[in-house]
Amino acid sequence: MVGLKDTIAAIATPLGVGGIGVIRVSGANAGAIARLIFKPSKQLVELKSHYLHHGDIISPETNTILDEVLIAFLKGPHSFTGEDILEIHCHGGPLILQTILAEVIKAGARLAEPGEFTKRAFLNNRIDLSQAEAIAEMISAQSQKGLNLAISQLKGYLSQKLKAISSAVMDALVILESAIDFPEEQLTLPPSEDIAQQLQQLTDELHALLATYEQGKLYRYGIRAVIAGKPNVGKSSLLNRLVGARRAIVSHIPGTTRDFISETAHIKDIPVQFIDTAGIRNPKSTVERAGVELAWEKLSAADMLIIVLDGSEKLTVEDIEIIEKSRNQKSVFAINKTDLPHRLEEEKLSRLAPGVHSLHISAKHGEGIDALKEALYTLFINSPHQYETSQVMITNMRHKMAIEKAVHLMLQAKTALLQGLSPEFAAMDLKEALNALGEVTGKTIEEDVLDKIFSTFCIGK
Ligand SMILES: Nc1nc2c(ncn2[C@@H]2O[C@H](COP(=O)(O)OP(=O)(O)O)[C@@H](O)[C@H]2O)c(=O)[nH]1
Ligand SMILES: [Mg+2]
Repeated sequence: MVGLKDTIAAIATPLGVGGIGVIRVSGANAGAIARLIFKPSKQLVELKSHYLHHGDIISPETNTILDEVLIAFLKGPHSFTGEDILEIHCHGGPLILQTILAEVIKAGARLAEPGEFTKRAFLNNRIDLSQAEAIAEMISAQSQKGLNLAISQLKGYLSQKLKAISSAVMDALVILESAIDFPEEQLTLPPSEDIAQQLQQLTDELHALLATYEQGKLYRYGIRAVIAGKPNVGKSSLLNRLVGARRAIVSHIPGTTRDFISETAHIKDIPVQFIDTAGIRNPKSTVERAGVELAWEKLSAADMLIIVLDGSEKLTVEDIEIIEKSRNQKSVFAINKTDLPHRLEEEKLSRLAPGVHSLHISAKHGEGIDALKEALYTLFINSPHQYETSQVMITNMRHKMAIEKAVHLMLQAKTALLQGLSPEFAAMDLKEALNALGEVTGKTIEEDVLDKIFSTFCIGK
C-alpha cells in the first residue's frame, strides 16, 4: 500500500488546452509547497484558508515565473480529502500544467495514484465508499438519468437506507445475543417468531432495492444492441438512421461491412450502443469470413438484437439461420424496405419466432424508426417496473452482490429461528449479514477490494 502520510499531487483537469487547468495537492506538505513556489501579488502574512489568492508560480531555484495563477488553500479537516489541500488554478496548457506539477513534486509531493484523492476522502471518513463510487459514476455518466442517480448516491441516500436497515438488524442481533448470554431471562424477550417476522420485513425492503438494479444498470452501463441480418438487407442504413449520422457505408454491393461499426445514441434516457455487423452469409473470402465470425460473436454478446429482414424478398436460409440461432435473446424484427412491394412471408416468420415483435421500416426513407426505438425501449423497460429517479436505485454490481449476500444470510437466520434452533445460529448469520451490508458503504471492506475500486478512477480524482 502506498503511504497515506505522503503529500500527493496531480493534474485534476483533462490534459488538453483550456482556459484554466487545476493542479491538486493533498497532504501535510501542501502549505509548505505553496509557500515555496507561490509568490503572492499582495504581501501575504499567512495563507488564509478557503480563500483564493492571486500571484505567480515560480521555480524557487532560478526564481523564474512559470505562470500567473490563483491558488486556494483548504486547511484540513475541512477539505475534500480531510487533509490540507492546495489547488493551483493556472492557465490550461498541457506544458504549463506539467511544468508546475514537476515543481510541486520537487517541492515535496509525489504523483498521486489513480483515485487516491477520493480514497483519502474515504479513509479519512469524509465520504463512505458508495459515495466515493458515486463520484466516479457521475464523471462517467452517459445519460441525464444516470447522472441523477449518481448524485443521489453521492448525497448518501443509498447509505442512509442501508444504515437504517443495518441498525434494525443490529437490534435483532442484540436481542438474540442477550438470549444467548442470559437464557433464563428469555421470557421477557420477544419470541423468535417476532424476530423472524421482522427479518422478513427487512429482507422485503432489501428485495425491493435489489429489484431496481435491472433498470438502474441500464442507466449506468446502457444497452448493447446488435444490428444483425444477411447482407444487403439495410443494416448499415438502419444504423445511420438510429444514430442520426452517416456512420456506416451503405452500398448495394453485398459484403461491404466487414468489420463492425459501433455508435452510441440515446433512446429516451438510456444510452444504447448500436453495433452494425457484417452481413451473415456463407463467406466469399477469408476477410469476409472473419467479419462473419465477428458478427456471430457480437450477436451472442448483445443485450438485444435488431434482426433486419428485407421485406421485398422471401425469407432465405440465411434469415432462418439467424432467427433460429437468436431464439434465446431479446430481439425485434425490423422488416425493411417497406417502400418496395412486399414479399416476406410474415406468417412463416411468426411461426419461426413466436412472440417476437415485428416492425415495418424503411431505413432508406426513415419510416418506422421512432416506432422501432419505442419497441427497443419497451424490451427493457416494462411499465410495471418504472422507478422514480428520486427513489434510491442500485446501479452498481458490487452493491447488488453485497445486498444479495445479506438477504441470503438474513433469511437463513429467520429459518433457524423458526426451526427453534439455538439463537447462536441466527446471531452468527446476522453478524455476517451486517458485514455484507457494511461492504456497500465500506465499513467492512478488504484492503484489496478497496485498491481495486480506486484503481478504476482516473489520476487527479
Ligand atoms: N428501397 C430501399 N432500399 C434500401 C432500404 N434500406 C437500405 N436499402 C438499400 O439496400 C442496399 C443495402 O443497404 P445497406 O444498408 O448497405 O445494407 P447492409 O448490407 O445490410 O448493411 C443499399 O443499396 C441501400 O440503399 C430501404 O428502406 N428501401
Ligand atoms: Mg452493411
